[in-house]
Amino acid sequence: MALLFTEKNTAIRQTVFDALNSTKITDIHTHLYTPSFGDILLWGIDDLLVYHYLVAEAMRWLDVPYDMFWAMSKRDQADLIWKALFIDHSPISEASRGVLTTLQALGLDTSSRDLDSYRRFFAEWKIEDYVDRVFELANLEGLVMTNDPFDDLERPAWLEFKAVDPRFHAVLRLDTLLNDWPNAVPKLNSWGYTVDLVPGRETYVEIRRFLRDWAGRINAIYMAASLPPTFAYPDDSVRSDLLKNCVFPVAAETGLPMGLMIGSKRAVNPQLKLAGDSVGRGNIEAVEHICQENPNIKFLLTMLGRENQHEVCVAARKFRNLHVFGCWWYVNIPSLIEEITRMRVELLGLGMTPQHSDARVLDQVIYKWSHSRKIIGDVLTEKYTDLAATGWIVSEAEIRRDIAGLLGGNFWDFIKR
Ligand code: FIX
Ligand code: ZN
Repeated sequence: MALLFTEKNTAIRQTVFDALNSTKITDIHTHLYTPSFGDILLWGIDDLLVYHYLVAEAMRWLDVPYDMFWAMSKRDQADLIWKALFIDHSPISEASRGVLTTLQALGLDTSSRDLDSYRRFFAEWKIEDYVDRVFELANLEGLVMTNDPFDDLERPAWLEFKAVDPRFHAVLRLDTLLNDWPNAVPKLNSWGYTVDLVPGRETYVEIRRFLRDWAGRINAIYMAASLPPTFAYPDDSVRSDLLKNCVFPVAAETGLPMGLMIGSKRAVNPQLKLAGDSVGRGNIEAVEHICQENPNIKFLLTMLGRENQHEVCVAARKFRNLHVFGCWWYVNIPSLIEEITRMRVELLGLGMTPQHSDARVLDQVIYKWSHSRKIIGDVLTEKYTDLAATGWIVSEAEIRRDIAGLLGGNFWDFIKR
């Protein structure tokens, strides 16, 4: 009996991993940009090394003052990080291992530890070709960007109507609007949207116009915001007011889902810049209220706190307009991806999107997906094996169907529903 079970498990594992490795992925949340936007699309070894995950880790070993570190060139920062995290200590954290997985996939010799040879390799590539190579290695079909009209680096690119690579989908990101209203107001006014610091009817009309204009301009497939752990809804904040009177009406009218990313505590250590954000436990009650109040609007949800993951699954069981996705940022580490993916499969079956990369540097999609694919495969193997033990026969075609859903199909079905 034991042998039979093992044989089945091996066959199932093979089928699961064949399907995972051959299924093209839609990466539903990244911070990458279409190549025509130029330098704001980050790629190559120096950008990989100065990734904010690694900055935070390296700073724990370095005693260079923060200001001095930020005044250095990208290459000098990368040298420091390489020495602190790869040479002086073994690179076993998830983010540092990721750099090595990426280099290895690109055919580089990680045993050489020769940073300059890696730099020479990247210097040979033209970005247009490199994007194709990275898509091929990560097995990506498409990815979703994060596009904030308030971002001064990105905004001009949209206004110049640069051609967007059709594999790069846009998302209308609302962080500045919802989290930093006092700074959003003068900008909106300067762009011709007449808004007041204390929003009223006219401001609502203008914000709805702003949302429609930008959703149309960038051809957004959803709207989204990253929200603090204290995020509450409803409450007497401007944010709740704008959600209720502007964002939700535009979501209802356009059919665009609203992505809620809850739990990021910004600038806990401002001297670390992007690396200085932290995590806090969010309130699932806000999500429940939102879904209950807006059954005609679709919501995407990911939460940052490990403590929130169980209630996220339960909330998704209550509201079919809620689609759970990804293991975000601090929970995007193997031990927690495994825990969260298993929990989601057990509570939601296949009705979710288990992962996104959150890549900020193009090449990162290679390691993020390679690491996650392995864990998703292990969990699915276990679950299909349990299923086989009941006598239920799962065909290879059914496993392929299920995996195509997990790697993007479920997301697209939800978007188009
Ligand atoms: O808000 C977000 O989309 C976060 O993912 C980022 O702000 C964060 O800096 C990040 O890169 C996490 O992976
Ligand atoms: Zn992100």
